[in-house]
Amino acid sequence: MTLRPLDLDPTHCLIGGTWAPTDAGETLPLIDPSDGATLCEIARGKSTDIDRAVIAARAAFDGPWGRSTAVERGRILSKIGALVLENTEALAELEARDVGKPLSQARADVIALARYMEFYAGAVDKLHGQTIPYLDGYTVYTLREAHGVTGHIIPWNYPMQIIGRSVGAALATGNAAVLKPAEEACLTALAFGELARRAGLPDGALNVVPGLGAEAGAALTGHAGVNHISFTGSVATGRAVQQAAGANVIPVTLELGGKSPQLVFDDADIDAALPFLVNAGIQNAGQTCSASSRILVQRGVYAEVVSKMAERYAALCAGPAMSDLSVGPLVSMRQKQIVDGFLAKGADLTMIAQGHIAEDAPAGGAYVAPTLFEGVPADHVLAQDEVFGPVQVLIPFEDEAEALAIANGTAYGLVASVWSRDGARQMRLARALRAGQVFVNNYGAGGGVELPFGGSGLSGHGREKGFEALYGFTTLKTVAAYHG
Ligand code: TXE
Repeated sequence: MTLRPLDLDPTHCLIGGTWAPTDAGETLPLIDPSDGATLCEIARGKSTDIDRAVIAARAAFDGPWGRSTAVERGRILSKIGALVLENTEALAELEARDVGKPLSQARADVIALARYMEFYAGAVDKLHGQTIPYLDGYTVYTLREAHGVTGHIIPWNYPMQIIGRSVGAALATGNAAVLKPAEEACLTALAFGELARRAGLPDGALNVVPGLGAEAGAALTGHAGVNHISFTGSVATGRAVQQAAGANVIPVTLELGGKSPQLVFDDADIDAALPFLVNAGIQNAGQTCSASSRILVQRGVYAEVVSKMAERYAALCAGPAMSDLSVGPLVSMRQKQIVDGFLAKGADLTMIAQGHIAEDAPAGGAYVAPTLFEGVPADHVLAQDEVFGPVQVLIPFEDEAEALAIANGTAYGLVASVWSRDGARQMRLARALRAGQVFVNNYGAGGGVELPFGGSGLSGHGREKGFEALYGFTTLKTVAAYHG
């Protein structure tokens, strides 16, 4: 398979501005989750390929790229954004086939990737240090400087969006990046590498090496030549990444998913809330770090919310990505087994509604019917653990104090939302909820390229997206000049 219209060979990786096979020339099959067929072979990068990529990145950082101005980098990012938009349909189709994402959701991800480029292109020349009043005879100021070589380990659920928020901010601030996309979905990462090259990004400023987590991923996170790691993925792998980075004493940003709640109070506008309550759970078949998998509802409106959500679930249908239904397949049979395992643990719960799987959905596809449970105890495994599939639980509560206790009662802390017309309650809960983002009378705010994002607890640490990412991908130098 070539990556139309970019004409790329996915068995190659991008190192130092050149596409070539890996040292060992080995490949891995990439499976189309919509039907289980092999889509193509992809490069199986290993430690020697990662070595070459890190060396190429270091050379770029030590060269003109490392000395480029914010304006110059912004212009290149703008061009990348424009090329991304020009290739919207091709990128959307790649992402849809690779991830199993319904085509219109994949198209939205292309737009988000372009928006990240636009945002960081426009933001980076507004990033500046400070002057600090100090002793008589001194001038003190701070400089924001790139870390150097940044490693980016990204997952398969939103490759384009996560490349945008992480690689976009790293390049904007003058780092040279090595990107290791997920073995389940890496085609748009390769396409992005080529578009960046065509936009004039200097050789080595972005290197893309696909491969297995235990091979290319571990080689990158443990590499002594890397100065910063950005990781999005599972808690278990996040721990391993942090330990590997710890050996080299470098900073890491970890985004490890969540169990994000929406709190619906008696005074909420239920009909306004409904599309958010459901979509935040089933978008991308629930394989979203900020998926809202827990819906907490006050007793007075509980029955109404249960029946209205059940009605919406009954209309959901899972089918092939290119059919563009409400839900696609999961990314892989492995992910389907994880989700089926959770559903089996819900055998003791009241399942009130299920969507359908399209009759013409291929038997080899990784389909799971969207599933809604109600009356779920807050300590049940389905109310505590990240399922990462189209599964939501409804939990009733009596009052604000109980809602808050349940909402904060998991090990995660990524996103939360409050549905209520009471302004004081909105403000109280916005402060009290343990989450990196709190939404009031909405959820997700349209993608939110501009909005800092990240969590606490098992959701990880550090912030990406928005202006905040520019701080994360730079380090601060203080200069104290004595002039008398
Ligand atoms: O994740 P992994 P998996 C959660 C979700 C899902 C579970 C398992 O709950 O069910 O994780 O998914 C690379 N050193 N999330 O197994 O292993 C790997 O190649 C360095 C939530 O796919 O974390 C891939 O590029 N890298 C999440 C990336 O890590 C390693 C998104 C993610 O894979 C590595 C995805 C290693 N030792 C899954 N091992 C979110 N926060 O959105 C693997 N990798």
